[in-house]
Order: sequence, then structure tokens, then C-alpha cells
Amino acid sequence: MRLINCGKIMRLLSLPLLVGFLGLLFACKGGQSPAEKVYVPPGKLDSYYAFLSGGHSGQIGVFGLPSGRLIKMIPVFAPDVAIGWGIDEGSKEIMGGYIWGDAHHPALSETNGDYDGRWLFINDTANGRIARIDLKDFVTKEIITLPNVGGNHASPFVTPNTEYLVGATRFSIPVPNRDVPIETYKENFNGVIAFVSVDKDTGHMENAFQILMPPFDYDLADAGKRVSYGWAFFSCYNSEEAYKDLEVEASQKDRDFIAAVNWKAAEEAIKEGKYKEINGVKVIDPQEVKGIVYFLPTPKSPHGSDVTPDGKYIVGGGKLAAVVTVHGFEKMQEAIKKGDFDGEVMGIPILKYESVRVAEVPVGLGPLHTQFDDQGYAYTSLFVDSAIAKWKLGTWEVVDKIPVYYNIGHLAAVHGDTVKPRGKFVLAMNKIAKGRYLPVGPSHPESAQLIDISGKKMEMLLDFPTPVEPHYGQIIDATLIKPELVYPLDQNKDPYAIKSADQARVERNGNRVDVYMIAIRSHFTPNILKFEEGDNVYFHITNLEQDVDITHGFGINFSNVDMQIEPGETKTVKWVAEKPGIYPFYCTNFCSALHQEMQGYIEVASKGSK
Ligand code: K7E
Ligand code: CUA
Repeated sequence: MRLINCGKIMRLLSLPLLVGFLGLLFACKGGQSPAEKVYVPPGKLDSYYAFLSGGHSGQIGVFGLPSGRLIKMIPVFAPDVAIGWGIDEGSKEIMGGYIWGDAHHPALSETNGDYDGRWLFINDTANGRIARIDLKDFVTKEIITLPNVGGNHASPFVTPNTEYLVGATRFSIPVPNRDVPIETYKENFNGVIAFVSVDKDTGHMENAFQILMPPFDYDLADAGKRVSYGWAFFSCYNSEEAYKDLEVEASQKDRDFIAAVNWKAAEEAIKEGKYKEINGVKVIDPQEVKGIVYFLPTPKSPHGSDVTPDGKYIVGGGKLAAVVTVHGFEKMQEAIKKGDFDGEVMGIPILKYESVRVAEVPVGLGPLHTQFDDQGYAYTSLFVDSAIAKWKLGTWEVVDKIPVYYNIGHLAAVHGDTVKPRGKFVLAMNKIAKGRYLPVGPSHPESAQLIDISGKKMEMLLDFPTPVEPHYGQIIDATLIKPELVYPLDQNKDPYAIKSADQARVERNGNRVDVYMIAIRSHFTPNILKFEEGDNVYFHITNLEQDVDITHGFGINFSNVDMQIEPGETKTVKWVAEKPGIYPFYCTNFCSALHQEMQGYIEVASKGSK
């Protein structure tokens, strides 16, 4: 082979090609191609967890970034038949009788305004609830209902030390709910802004207090941080108070509001007894208690409400506008002091727009949500433009824009809503995926896109499909989460746990039968069971394994019973012996070379035959 002749190559490469090549080198910072930036070699772990809400699937998706690999779906508001979520007695109780929820906003717990990796919360817009997932085992531990809140959308956004989770009404209802003519909406309906307290040690949630609000549609929220600590900001639309054709009637006014709530002042009011109890919750009426809530006029049917990392500014995404509105916290304080008001609604002063607004940033069409990086830039999703705009805090100029495919809703940057954003990536969560993936029929997947934000220009790195339907997501440094990989058997405090095969037994009490069973490679003890027609059988199964990833399943043929039991865990599931006959049961989760042999039989005798 001849040596390559440089002169010949130069002659072969035309000038435009060379320029293009150099440009490409420059664009791929550090010489890394997009593929290299997202490549996680086999056996290596991702650097970030991304928690994406599962929308009306009621679940949460856990993805690894930068690879975009789906690692786990956490069942929250909806059953999961593999794990047995909604099937075993413990999870049925947590789900509280509902089998669906509409999960929009994952919220990681915070300490000093930054994610601490302890808990993950998520709202249910449909049935007015908030769930808590423990990040020690990625399991939903608790679901709380927020009474008086019709459609809990602006939720659960945590305060900087997870003192509170917030919630608010999207669909105003009578408070307390009662039968009144819908036509009396303006007189009889109300919104509610809710604060749910979180126990510092256990994470346990309680309804702390609520604030009665005019019947607007409260949309999103963010807690104040640093200088604005002690406040929370809720966007709202439909200040027209329409209840029928909102599409037209709720878009009449040029400005709706961001409601600024002084939750420290609300705490004081509660201490002083200035509330009435409605459905067991302490509710403050702003007509009677002043200084708790103020309205910041914000164009135009604002959606996102995002506080900058320094806490100085509140960014409102006016979804029907071409700008985001930036309010100044300091300006707001001054305006309140001076009484710079423009009327009031339901006892809540409306601050003068000019007195609180710092900037209108011309980001583009349909601005929704804003996230932040570590260099003083903000990133706003543009639904109508199908793009992300990057703009500078302080100078308020738009410095870059990148198209996304298509119609982005939320976006998430690494620690992008904390006091300490980490930069690096922003994840676009797009509503429409048409043509981005192999077609699978009329129901298309959602589409997430990972974008490098470390350089001057944003760079598109990766597409990956996501299950229904990420509204919001949060991205946390993976080193902050350290889950347990097995449940230590010696710490298993379940009242139905047994710790060895010789404790396995069947106890009968009338027609209630309790089966204390163990699962260990590759058998159940006991594995031959005899019941009578009509027996209510409670299987209490302990997985005695302490090896990582040795999960057993327990499924009964001809029934709706199936669940997984993790190493060291005890779970209880109820099964009714409805019809005489033989019922095989088996391990449904592949566990060993003799997994196929891990089975047993139930014999159900007809009533009175024994
Ligand atoms: Cu914008 Cu429910 Cu936060 Cu959807 S919401 S996008
Ligand atoms: Cu145990 Cu398969």
C-alpha cells in the first residue's frame, strides 16, 4: 500500500467540505460526537437518574441518563400485576380504592433547596392526592388525599427543606362540595391552595392548612428559595371564572395571575386560630385574614411558574403569549409595603403589573416551563414553536434556540429547579412523536430528547420514546441515591413474617385461613394446601433469600392473584376459595435453574364434604 499523499487529499477536499468538517469538529465539543456523549458502555452505570411522571398511567418512569435507558416503572396510582401492586393487601390499602391517577409532577425531597435523594413525591390531578415514594427501595409508601381540592394539578413542588408539599385546585368546586347549580359558579365555587406537611424523619404527610381562593384554575407552582424563602408562587388562568366553554371564555383577559403565598404568615395565622375547619382541614379565608396572598398580574393564561435559583425572580410562562414574564421578588415586597394595588379579588390585593414586572423576555410562541443551569441561563419550553429558548438571567436576552420534535411540554435540567443547578443536560418531554419511532398503530409513544447545554449552543444528542405521558421530570445526580438492594431479613417487622421453614403453618379461624409460607430457591413451604369452598385465604409469604436480585413470584391459576416478593420481604395476598377443584400455584418470577419446579397445589373441597 502506498503512503497517503497529503497534497492529494487537500486537492480532493474542496474548500466548503473542509469548512464543514472544521465546523463539525467545533460543534462536537472536546471532539466528542453526540453518540459518544450518551454512550454508556456495557457494565457501566448512568450518571443521573431521571424521574419522569407517567401521566394518566398513574406511574413513574425511572430512566438512566445520558443513555436514556428505562430502568424501572414505579407503580403509584395504578395497579401493576407483575409486582402485585394493587393486588396484595398492603398496596391495596395504600391505593385507597382507586385504580387510576393522573401523575404530573415528580418532586424530589430537598434539604437547603437542593435534592437530598430521600423521597420522591408526585401528584394525582384526578383524585386530588399526593404520593410518597421512598428512594431507599423505590416503592410507594403513602398516598394522601387533599380534601377540598378539585383536580390537584399545581402539585407537589416542595419547599426548600421539604417543610411542605403544595397543592391547588385546577377545577374549582363548591367548598365544601355540595349540590348547587353549576350556573352559580361565581358565587358558590372556590379554588383552594393547600399545604401538606412532611415529617422530617419519616416522610409522613399530613394536611397542614389550606387557603380559600377565587374560582380560577390554578395551574403550576414553585416554592420561593433563598431570598424568597417562605413564599410559594402559583400560576392561574381563567380569572374570567368561566365554567362552560373555557377554550374561548377563559382566554378573554390579557392577564391572569401568579398568586404569591406567604406560607410563613399563613403558619402564624393558623397558630393564632384564624381559620375554620372544612372537611377536617384548617382553611384560611383571605377575606378575613390579610397579608397571606397577593396576585401578580401575568400575561396570558400563564402555565409555568418557576423561581430562579437565587430566588430573586419568578418566571411566568404565558402559554398564549410570545413572552415569559419575569417578576422581581424585591419589587413585589416594595409594592406590598407601598400598597401599590390595582383592586382586589376575594380580599386578595392585585399588585400593579408595572410595579412587580422586571422583564418580558421574547422567547417565542407558547412558553410553558422554565429550568435553569449553573451559568446563569434559563431554558424555556415553547409548545407552539416546538423549541427550547435559552436566555440570560439579568440581561433578559434570548441567546439560542433549538427545535424539538414535537410540541414540548415540560423540560428538565440536571437539578434544574433547585438552588444549585448542575448544567450539562436538559431533557425535552415532547407531546407528539409522529414519525420518530417505528410505527406501532394509532397510539404513539411520547418522545423525550436529551440536549447538551454545556456549550454556547445547545446540541441535540438523543431521542428515546417514553411510556404515557411524561409531563414533568426531575434529574438527580446518581450518587445522591443509595437504595437498599435487599431487605435485611433480621429487620423484617411484618407481623406475618416467618424466618424459617419450621415456622411455616396454616391457621384456621372459622372460614378465615392464614397461610404462613416461605419462598426460597426453589420451593414454597407449605406447598400442598387443602381448603373448603368459601374459605377466605390469606397467604403471608416471606422470601427468605438474602442474595441480591433473587425475587420470587406467587401466582395462583384461574385467579387474579399474582405478586412479587423481594429478598427479605413479607407480603400478604387474599384469595377466596370460590369453587371446588384443584388450583396450581407457582413462582412467576424466574429465580433459579429449578424455577420451573417452584410450585404447589391447592385443593378446594365442596362445602360440607369434609
Ligand atoms: Cu405543563 Cu400538567 Cu405540568 Cu403537562 S403540565 S406539560
Ligand atoms: Cu422462585 Cu422462580
